[in-house]
Amino acid sequence: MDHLHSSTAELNLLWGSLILEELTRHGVMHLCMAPGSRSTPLTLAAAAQDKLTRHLHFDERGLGFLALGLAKASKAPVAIITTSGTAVANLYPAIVEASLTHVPLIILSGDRPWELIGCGANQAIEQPGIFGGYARQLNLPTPDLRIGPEVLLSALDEQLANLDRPLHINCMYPEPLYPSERRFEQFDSYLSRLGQWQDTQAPYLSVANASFSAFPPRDAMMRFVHGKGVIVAGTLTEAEAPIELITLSQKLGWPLLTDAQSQLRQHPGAIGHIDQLLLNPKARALLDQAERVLVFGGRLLSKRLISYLAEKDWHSYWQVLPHQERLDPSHSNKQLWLGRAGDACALEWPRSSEANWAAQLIALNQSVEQDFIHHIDGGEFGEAQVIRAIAASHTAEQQLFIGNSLPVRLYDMFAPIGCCAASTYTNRGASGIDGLIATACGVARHRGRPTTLILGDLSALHDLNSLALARDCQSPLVIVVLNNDGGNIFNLLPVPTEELRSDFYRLSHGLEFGYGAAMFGLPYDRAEDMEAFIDAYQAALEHPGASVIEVTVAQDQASNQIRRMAEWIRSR
Ligand SMILES: Cc1ncc(C[n+]2csc(CCOP(=O)(O)OP(=O)(O)O)c2C)c(N)n1
Repeated sequence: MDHLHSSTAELNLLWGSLILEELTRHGVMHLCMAPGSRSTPLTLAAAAQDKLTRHLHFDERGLGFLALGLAKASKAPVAIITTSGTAVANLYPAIVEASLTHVPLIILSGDRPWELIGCGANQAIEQPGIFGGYARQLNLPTPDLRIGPEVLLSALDEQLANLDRPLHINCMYPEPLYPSERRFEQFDSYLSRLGQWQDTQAPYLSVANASFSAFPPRDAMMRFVHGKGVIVAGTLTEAEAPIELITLSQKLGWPLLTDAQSQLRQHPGAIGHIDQLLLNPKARALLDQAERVLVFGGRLLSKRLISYLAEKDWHSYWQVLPHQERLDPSHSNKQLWLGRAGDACALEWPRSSEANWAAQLIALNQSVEQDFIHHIDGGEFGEAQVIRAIAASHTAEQQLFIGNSLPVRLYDMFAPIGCCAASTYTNRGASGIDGLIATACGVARHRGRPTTLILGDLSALHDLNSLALARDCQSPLVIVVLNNDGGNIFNLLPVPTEELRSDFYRLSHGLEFGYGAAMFGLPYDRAEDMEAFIDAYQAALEHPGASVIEVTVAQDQASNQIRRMAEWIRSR
C-alpha cells in the first residue's frame, strides 16, 4: 500500500514536470503561481526546475493580471498555476481580457479526481469549462501509467501550438500529493517511450507555424487608392510593427489618424489629435471629403472617430486585422484583409492619385497642439496636464500603462506630439477597472524597463493588494494615482441628476493612498501642483523599484477642462 501511495505522488509529480518542460518548449518563460495543496505536483515541479521564472502571489485575481502583463510585454505565452475551487474562478477577469485581446495565457489548475467531484469533497467545484468561451479547454485525466507520456505531450502540443488565446488545462491529481523524495528512476522504462525528446529542446509534436495572411491583389490596391482616403490606426501591438504605417501614409499620400492604443498617438508624422480635430469645422470639412478608408486594428477609443467612420458613406472601406473577427461595433459594409499590419504596409502600394489631398490636416493638428500647450500645459493643475507631462517626458526605453477609463480617454484626447513615445499598454479588451496595478507589474517585470502606470482612484482601490506585487519590482515602476475622489468618467455621462450621479455612480470615498503605500512599504509622494509632481516623478523614476504618486485634483477638474477645450476647438 505504501509503495502504491508513493508511486501515485511521484507519478503526479512526473506528469507535472513533463507539462512544465513541454511549456518551456513552446516559448513559455514566466510561470505565475499561487499557493494551494491540490496543485502540489505542479508546484513541486515548478520549484525543481530552472527554465521558467517563477512569480508567486497570494491572490489569484492579481496573479492572472500579472500573467497578462508579462505575456503582453514578452509577446509569449505565460503559464499560471492555481489550486482547485474559487482560486480558479478568481482568474476569470484576466482570462476575459486576455481572450478578447488574443493574449495566450495557460491556466494549469489543480483539481480533484473525477470521483471526488459533485459529492461534497472539500474545495471541489466544476472546473472543466469554467471559463466558457473565453478559453480553450484541455481536461487531463488523473496521471496513469497506462497512459504513456507521449500521449500527454502530444495532447499538450496540439493545444499549445499556434496558441493565440487562453488555454485552460485542468489537472486532476489523486492523493497522496506529497512524495517523500523525488525518485524518477522507477519511471525509466515509462519515459523511454519518449525517445529523442529527452535530449532535445523541441516539442514532442512539432506543429508548423500557422501564421497566414490574405492581402489584396495589386489591381484591387490600384483601384482602392484612386481617390481621397484616410488611414486609421486602431489598437496595434508592437509585434505588428505599427511604425510601418507612417511609411505607408507617406507613400500613399493619405493622412494617418491615430488612436491612443496604436503606439503612434504621439508620432509627429500622424494626425494624433483626430478626436479633437473632428470638433473643428475646418478639419471636419476637409475630412468629409475622404471617400476611402483603410483601418488597421480595431477597438477605437474616440467616440467621435467611431462616429466619423460609421456615418460616412464610404466608396471603399478596408480593414486589416491579424485575426478573423468583427472589430467594428458599427457593422460597416467593408472588406476585411487578414495579417500583420506591418506586413500589409510592406505590400507594393501605389501612390494615390490624390496624394497629399489633406496636407492641411498636419497644420491643423499642430495648431491644436499649440492650443493644448497654451490652455492645458499653461493652465490649471489637473489630470490632462499630468498625463501630458508624463507622455512628453517619455523615452523609447520606457513603458507606459494607461488605465481605464478617464486616464486613457484623456491620453487619447490630449497626448502631446513628440518624437519617440514609450511602448503603450492598456487593458481595453473588456475595459475593466480591475487588475490594472497587477497588469502594469507584469509589463514592468518582464524586461525591467522603467514603467509608468496612470490610473484613477477607484481603479487603484479595486486592485490595492496588487501593491504586494509592486513591492517585488526591481526596476522603476511609478504608480500615478489620479485621485479625483471617485469615478469621474461619470461626470461626462448624461446621468439625470447630480444626486443620482454622486450616490450611484461616482462613489466619493475621501480616502488617501499614503497609508496604502505605507502598508506595502512603498515610497509615496503627493502632488497638488505641477512643480511638486515633476519633482516626485523624477525621484520615482530614479528609484529602483515601485513608488506611488498621488495626484489630488478636484472632482470636476478634468470634465470641466474637456468641455472648455471642446468649445475652444469648435470655435477655431
Ligand atoms: C471591473 C469594472 N467594474 C466597473 C466598471 C465600470 N467603470 C468604468 S470607469 C469606472 C470608474 C473609474 O473610476 P476611477 O478609477 O477613479 O477613474 P476616473 O474615471 O475617475 O478617472 C467604473 C466603475 C468597469 N469598467 N470595470
